[in-house]
Amino acid sequence: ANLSLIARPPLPPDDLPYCPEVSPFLGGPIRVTFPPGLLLEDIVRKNPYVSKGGRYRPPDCDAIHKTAVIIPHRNREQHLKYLLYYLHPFLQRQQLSYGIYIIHQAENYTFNRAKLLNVGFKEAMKDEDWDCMFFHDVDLIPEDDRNVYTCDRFPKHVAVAMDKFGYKLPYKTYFGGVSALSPEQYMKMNGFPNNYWGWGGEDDDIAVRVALSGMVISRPSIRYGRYRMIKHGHDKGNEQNPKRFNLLAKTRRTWKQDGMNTLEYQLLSKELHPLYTNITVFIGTEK
Ligand code: UDH
Repeated sequence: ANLSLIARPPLPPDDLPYCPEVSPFLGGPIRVTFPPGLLLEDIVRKNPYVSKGGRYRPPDCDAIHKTAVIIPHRNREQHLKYLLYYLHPFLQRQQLSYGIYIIHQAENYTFNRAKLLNVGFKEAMKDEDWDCMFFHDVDLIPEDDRNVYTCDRFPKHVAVAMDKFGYKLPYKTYFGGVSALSPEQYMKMNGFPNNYWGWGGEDDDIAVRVALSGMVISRPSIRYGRYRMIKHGHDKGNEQNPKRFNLLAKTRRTWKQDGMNTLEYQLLSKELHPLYTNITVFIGTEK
């Protein structure tokens, strides 16, 4: 037998060396502006290594991290365009292997951000063995690429310094905007709640779940976790949820019975666009 074939140690995919611990391409602060007349085609042209479905791997090294970005969405096309414009180059400078998923809520019933994120988690994990999930509002643009989109030992709240809150946390347990969990962390807390319809409360519920499942919140440095929010008013179909305080008071009793283990939805389509994978889903209405 040809022993030289058998005895060789396994090689990494494509024979590439691993990417370094810290990417040499990081540039630090990013000047975020919103150029008028930006076209999706321009973004496609600027990101020639992004493949169908919004997927990317570094061309010259084997990425240590595989991150999926999950974006809940309905009727925010303009915000989405700006986010893609900044996020693709940002993630590439971090030398990540990544995919971007837009989870589009079908129909005009009340919006449900947390349930859409559960759907995103489930659908993205069918594609790939992601080691980190970034749950990302569509209107938040990161302002420093040293805010690396990888997971920590504990669930990470990432949007710690948003311009609209004066670049600091609005309150200590805030968990909104952008967060990052490994699949193990996500399943340990039974994912996110499915029963917050309308605006507010679901992010606080998630923070409570982190604690109830025996974990703590991890955060990046406030110098790096900076975000600019694209200004907007309240959306139609996402009115303040008057039940949010009652729901929050019950999380301790409900988190094990509501979450990934009770998630139900109808997948309407999954399309591979040049810059993202679009998942359109019917998630029902409030019971
Ligand atoms: N989202 C949509 N479409 C909607 C509602 C929400 O895509 O109709 C998504 C989107 O990713 C958004 C996220 O859900 O970033 C969170 O919703 P939000 O941006 O409405 O929440 P936020 O707390 O804003 O950022 C509250 C309204 C602020 C009005 C301020 C008026 N000055």
